[in-house]
Amino acid sequence: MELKLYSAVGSNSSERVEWALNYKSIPYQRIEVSNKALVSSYLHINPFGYVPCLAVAGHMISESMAIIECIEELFPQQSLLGNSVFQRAAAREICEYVNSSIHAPQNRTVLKTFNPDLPEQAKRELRGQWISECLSKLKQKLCKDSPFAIGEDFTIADIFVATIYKKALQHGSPDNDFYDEHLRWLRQDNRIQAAEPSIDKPLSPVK
Ligand SMILES: N[C@@H](CCC(=O)N[C@@H](CS)C(=O)NCC(=O)O)C(=O)O
Repeated sequence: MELKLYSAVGSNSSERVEWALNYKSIPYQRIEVSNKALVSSYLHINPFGYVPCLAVAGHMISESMAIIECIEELFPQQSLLGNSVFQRAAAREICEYVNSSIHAPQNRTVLKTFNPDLPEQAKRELRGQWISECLSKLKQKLCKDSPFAIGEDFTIADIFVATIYKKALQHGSPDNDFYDEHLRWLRQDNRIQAAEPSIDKPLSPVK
């Protein structure tokens, strides 16, 4: 089955899907979508104007969560969803919170609409601050049974949490010990680390 993933460097949502595909060792063609294409030619592929988007078996699927769930069903090996109905619910709960409540409001297009006059640097700070505030609430739900986000295995919850934390750092937010520890735990597993699309945060020494 041929897979084409429309993605963009620095796209948090695309990184989630790439990490899942890489972890499951599913071959795919990655197509980089430029900022210019996002608002022009690419709208024929995804009218939402967002990456990622997956072309598979004649279907065009957007929204990272929908894409990952589709990948899970097509390629159930190395499941990333959890081993029981409640683990799957917990994984989806974390991902939904990251996707809808943390990521969406700080999206560039949203800020441009609601706060068009804010200088670029102030926008970055605001985005980082928003993510950090939400991450401090999210922490209370994470790593209860093990150093993984939920349960005792690597799941999509780990992917969504680690990528949004890295986004906060890119926006200039300070390191957070809890999320550093989580990222370090993921990266000590060779398979998980090899699948991570961009390792833009060096491992800090264990404190
Ligand atoms: N809920 C969507 C969010 C997608 C999204 O926000 N994509 C960003 C990159 S991470 C994007 O394409 N932004 C384009 C823009 O802001 O113009 C998903 O999970 O796929």
